[in-house]
Amino acid sequence: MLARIFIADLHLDAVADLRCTRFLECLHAEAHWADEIFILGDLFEAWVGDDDDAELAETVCHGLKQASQSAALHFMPGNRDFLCGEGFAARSGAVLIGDPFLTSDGLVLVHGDALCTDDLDYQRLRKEVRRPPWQAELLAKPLAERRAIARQLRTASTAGKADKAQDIMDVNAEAAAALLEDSGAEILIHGHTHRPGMHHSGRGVRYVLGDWNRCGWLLRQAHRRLQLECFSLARPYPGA
Ligand SMILES: [Mn+2]
Repeated sequence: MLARIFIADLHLDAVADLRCTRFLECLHAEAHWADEIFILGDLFEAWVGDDDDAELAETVCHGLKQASQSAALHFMPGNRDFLCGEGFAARSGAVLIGDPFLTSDGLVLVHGDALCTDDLDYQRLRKEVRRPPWQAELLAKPLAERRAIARQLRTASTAGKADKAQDIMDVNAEAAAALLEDSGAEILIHGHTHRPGMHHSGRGVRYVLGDWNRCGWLLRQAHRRLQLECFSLARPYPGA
């Protein structure tokens, strides 16, 4: 029986934050239960490079590395942590996976931002920051400067979202259906939109992971059964 956990959008930004504590507890508990753990992007609020020596990067990578001894960890970078590369993989024990990623049993996984095709401004930005020369130029800057840039980008992103209609920041239904069709899958799993739920479409089922805010979210797979779960961040993680 295949046991898996899927999570996304934790947006970790400080070790002192409750989300970080609960994530490490969750990871510890679920790594003993699951064969595989998939982190589908935006684990970090920002990732400024694999050489990041901040306490958050050290603590989270250490927790992941420990968990990787009990479960196979798979990490798909999101739009916040797209700079996570092979250095991060080595530090964390996670294997980097592409977006989209098709599992051996036919689930298609994405972060979700590429499916928000109605948001043309965002798609232009996404294309730009994914260009290798753009990334190389950024990574060549000193850590302190990269941290300052990450702060600026965050402020600009918050301001940009406030002006946008809610529906253009959601997944485009046709883009989701096309992805299922192209990958020959019946189940699509993603995060990014912070709108947890389960949607039936003609082609299959789309599970949307929630962001970790007041509660934490995960999708649990036991054999072919998938279950979306949430838990309070106010209390220690069950079984931790
Ligand atoms: Mn995202």
